[in-house]
Amino acid sequence: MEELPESHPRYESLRQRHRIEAGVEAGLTSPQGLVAQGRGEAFDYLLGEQTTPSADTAERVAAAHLLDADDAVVSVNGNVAALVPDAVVELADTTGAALEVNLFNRSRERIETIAEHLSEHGADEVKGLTADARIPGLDHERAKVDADGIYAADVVLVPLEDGDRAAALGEMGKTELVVDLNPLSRSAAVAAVPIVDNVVRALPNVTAHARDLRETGADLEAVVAGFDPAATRTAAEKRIRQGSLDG
Ligand code: PTJ
Repeated sequence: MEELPESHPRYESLRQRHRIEAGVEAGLTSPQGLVAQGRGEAFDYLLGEQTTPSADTAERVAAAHLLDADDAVVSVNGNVAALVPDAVVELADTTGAALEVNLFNRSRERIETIAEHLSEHGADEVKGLTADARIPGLDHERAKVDADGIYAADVVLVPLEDGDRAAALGEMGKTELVVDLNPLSRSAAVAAVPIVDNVVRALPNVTAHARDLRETGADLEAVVAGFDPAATRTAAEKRIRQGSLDG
């Protein structure tokens, strides 16, 4: 990667791959994270590797939800920790959301490694180690959450989610904000706010919108009102189906 010039047309995409690879080596990311990244990369390619207007709108609405929440939590998995450790900490700082590590392929060691990594990137507090509550209706490891974290939250941002937990969190009545490059994924389908964008672009843009909403004193309820998650997914799907393969 060090030898790859920034002018290489696939530089950004290869940089992300390298981060995931390094994440696996560092014990942050599960080997399955490599597969997930590959799937995301294919969708991103077809989206033109840019934030579409509908994703930008969803990111602004997500920012409004985070600012308006009583208890917001940003869920962190191994891919997020490897790809965007600074951006996820900055988002939490800006919106007042808590950070909680929640893993599909759960191990105590990996949770601790990720929590330490986030602390090195400036996080004051990282939840997920207590795991003293369970998400009802889920029988795998991702059900384990902190009672004062995801379990109690009214708004949860879940980047790169698996569909089961997304549905279970929705059934708990939480407002779920999902970042997933696949607009057809079950997670995107159950989200109050599906953000069809690469997490490397989405998180900094949610933070930028949060700053702007706060500085301009925007009416947060008005920003959220009328948002149509199905229309957002349809817009992304249309964009992907029209995607060009010559990029
Ligand atoms: O760290 P763990 O143990 O919690 O495991 C995390 C992964 C991501 C491995 C796990 O949740 C998993 O297997 O996820 P899936 O079911 O492969 O789903 C990942 C989804 O995220 C897919 O729909 C991908 O298109 C999407 N995706 C992958 N990379 C990105 C992405 N979406 C946004 N930004 C990305 N960089």
